[in-house]
Amino acid sequence: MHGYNHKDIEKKWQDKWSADKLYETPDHVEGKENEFVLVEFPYPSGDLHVGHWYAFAVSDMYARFKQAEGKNVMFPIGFDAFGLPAENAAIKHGVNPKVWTEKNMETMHEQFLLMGAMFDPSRKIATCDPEYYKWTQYIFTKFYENNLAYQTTAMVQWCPSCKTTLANEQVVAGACERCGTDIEQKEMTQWMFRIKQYAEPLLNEFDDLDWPEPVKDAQRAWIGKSEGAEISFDLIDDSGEKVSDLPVFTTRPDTLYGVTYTVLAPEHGLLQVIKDAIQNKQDVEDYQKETDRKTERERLEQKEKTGVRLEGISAIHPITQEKIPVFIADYVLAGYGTGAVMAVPAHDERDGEFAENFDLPVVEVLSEGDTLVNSCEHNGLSLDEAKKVLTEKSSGKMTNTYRLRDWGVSRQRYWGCPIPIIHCEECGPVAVPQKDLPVVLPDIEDYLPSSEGRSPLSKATEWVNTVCPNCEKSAKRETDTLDTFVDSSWYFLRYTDPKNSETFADPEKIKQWMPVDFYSGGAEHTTMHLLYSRFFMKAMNDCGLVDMREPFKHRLNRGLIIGTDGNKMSKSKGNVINPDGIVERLGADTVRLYLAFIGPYNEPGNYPWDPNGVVGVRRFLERVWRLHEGLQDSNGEGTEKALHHMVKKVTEDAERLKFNTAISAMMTFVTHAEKKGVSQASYTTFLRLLSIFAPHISEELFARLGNEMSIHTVDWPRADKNLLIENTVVIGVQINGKRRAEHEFSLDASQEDVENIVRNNIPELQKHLENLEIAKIIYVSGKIVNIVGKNLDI
Ligand code: ANZ
Ligand code: ZN
Repeated sequence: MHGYNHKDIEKKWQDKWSADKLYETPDHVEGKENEFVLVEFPYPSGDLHVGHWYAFAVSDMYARFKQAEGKNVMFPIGFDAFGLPAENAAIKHGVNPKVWTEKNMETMHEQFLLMGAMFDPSRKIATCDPEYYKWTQYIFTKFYENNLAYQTTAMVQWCPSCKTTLANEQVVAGACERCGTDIEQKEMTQWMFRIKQYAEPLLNEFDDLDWPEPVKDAQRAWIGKSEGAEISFDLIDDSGEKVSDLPVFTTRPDTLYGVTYTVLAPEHGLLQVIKDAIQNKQDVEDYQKETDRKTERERLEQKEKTGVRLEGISAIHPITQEKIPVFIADYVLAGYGTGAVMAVPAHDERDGEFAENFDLPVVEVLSEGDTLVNSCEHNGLSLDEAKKVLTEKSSGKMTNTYRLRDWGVSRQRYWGCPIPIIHCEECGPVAVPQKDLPVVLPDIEDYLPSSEGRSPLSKATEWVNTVCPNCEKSAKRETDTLDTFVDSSWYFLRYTDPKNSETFADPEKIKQWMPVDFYSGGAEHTTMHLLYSRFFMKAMNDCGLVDMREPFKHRLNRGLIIGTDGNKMSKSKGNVINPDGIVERLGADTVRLYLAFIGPYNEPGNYPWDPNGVVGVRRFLERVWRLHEGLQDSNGEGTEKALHHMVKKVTEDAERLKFNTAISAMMTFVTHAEKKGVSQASYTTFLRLLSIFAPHISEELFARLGNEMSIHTVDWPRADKNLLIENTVVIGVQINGKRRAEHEFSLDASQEDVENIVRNNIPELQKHLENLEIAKIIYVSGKIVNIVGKNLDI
């Protein structure tokens, strides 16, 4: 017999599984429940790193476990294939982004095969495939028809390095999520999705989902609900004539008597309406230009509060009818609330700083005890009462405001899904009808994005010029492409029916598979992909496209594998582990087992890659191998019991994704079996457990024991309860304080178990109990039993 050589077995079994179509999942199997196990699909960067292995190979163990337990498991893989890096590579190396992407997908596909995962080969998708993005476009047109997509001209987040606009979620601490460059504001015409309209459903509809609370909390914080009131101030000109209303959003209507001025965001639309009454127009314009140059972050963080008073305009306090000044100031943001505030310098820090700079009156309206003062007949009211009363009195209304803003989906980049809109001078923007989809991304020579924000597609004149689907006059295509997060907001639906050419997925198949049972992904997607996908399901539901509103039942945010130096692995730090080399040297099974062993998969954390640990795991597999060369006719002392303990532990741990402790249980068993001996039957049971972690070696050893079927189709073993009695103690049993017997109890025994045993199973006690009327049985766990009762003899 040969020793363990992974090179002889891994490729062999991968080919066999593939030839046998072992992992092709039917949509329905009689008597089995479907289980959809999903890992966020990768970007085709071209090289598979340890992070991919951690994501897919370890999730594969869960998928295999569910399958072993009798579920019909779908475990698909595809590529999130549009996006900036392909284009950047194209620009740098002069290759077509499509060619670059396809080549990378091929390489990565080969690398993924090395994992020995149960990926369903019949369900591969790539978002850059016209057969896929046809449906991305279709969904866009449905959103447009249902007024969930709209075009607007507004200040948006612009990355000067990527030369494209970004959604709010893609700006992290004031910088581009992709490249880290500081974001600028730019006025542009953009396509938006009305995600803001879904703020409440996004907050309310995930209570029952099995998601980590911190993930839910992060989404709640991102949506940022504020409860308050909208109160309107009249704006008048110098002659006392009303020129407009000024609605403000406040969380503190109770402080209304402390309002000493009002502020509009410098880019507030109302300024256009009242401009004739403004006497210092030049100052206003200069200040607006200054504001444009600042990032939102700068505006929020600057200590020094600046602004310009609008000469010729005053606001009327809605209760006191007093005239108060009106300012524009950049500490007020256009995109939040109504873009205007009632300023209460005594109780709002920002207003206080501003008032100090501009020498404005400060009126305290709250006493130490948080009741109203300086508020006329309302003095003495509590905050809560005051909120209600003063909102009513000022004819305001209770309302909510959200941080969440609509999702800007236009990207001025080439390698993305073309937005399926035709601009017609007569008809305006017209959605491309379904029969003309997909709008295929044309091949062009020059992918370079432009600093002016013109999409590279605008240079594809032939493609751009078309006719209006409505009136057939000549018209032009939209030249922006969609944010790649749009592509990934519905890809899980496509997995349920990847080849459908009639629709994005057959409703019947969606019903069979969705919602996703288990979704593993990175923490960075909490307020991007996870939020967008939830929005998509709700919006698609409202458009009548799906009949569900939440896509993912159970979410797992994975931990990170970090380099030996304790830093996050990155090329620039030179601490990246290349899994290919280790797989070549030690085998995929070793790498899989090591990654599962490194820490609890259900607890996000940083797990350092330890080269010694990898070697240790490899040695374990070598011991497993040697064990099969010395199998015995029957189990040695305690082996049967050890086996069942292991079965129980591995089953429970796999369910909870604690693969690390499951593996140590298997190690303990192997140590025992080496010492005491193990039978072929028990060894086979062990192999079945091992097979979800190390699918190749277990398949090989199973075959060597003479089995023809695949180990991956064998039923999952069950622990025999009778063999599970863990530890026992011998303790004394008393009757009315007098010791009458000794007995061996399981440490797990409950009060009820103990009562049963003492009443029925201890022979020496029987004669004493015959004449005893038992009042109670006191069991001090693991220490003593005392039966208390009345002796009927006496
Ligand atoms: C009066 C007031 C008195 C306020 C007071 C606060 C304290 P959150 O909780 O974050 O929702 N505000 C409203 N719209 C704004 C905008 N577009 N830009 C900047 N600030 C804005 O904050 C709500 C409060 O932030 C509102 O309540 C308003 O100031 C201000 F003692 O109104 B408040
Ligand atoms: Zn038209």
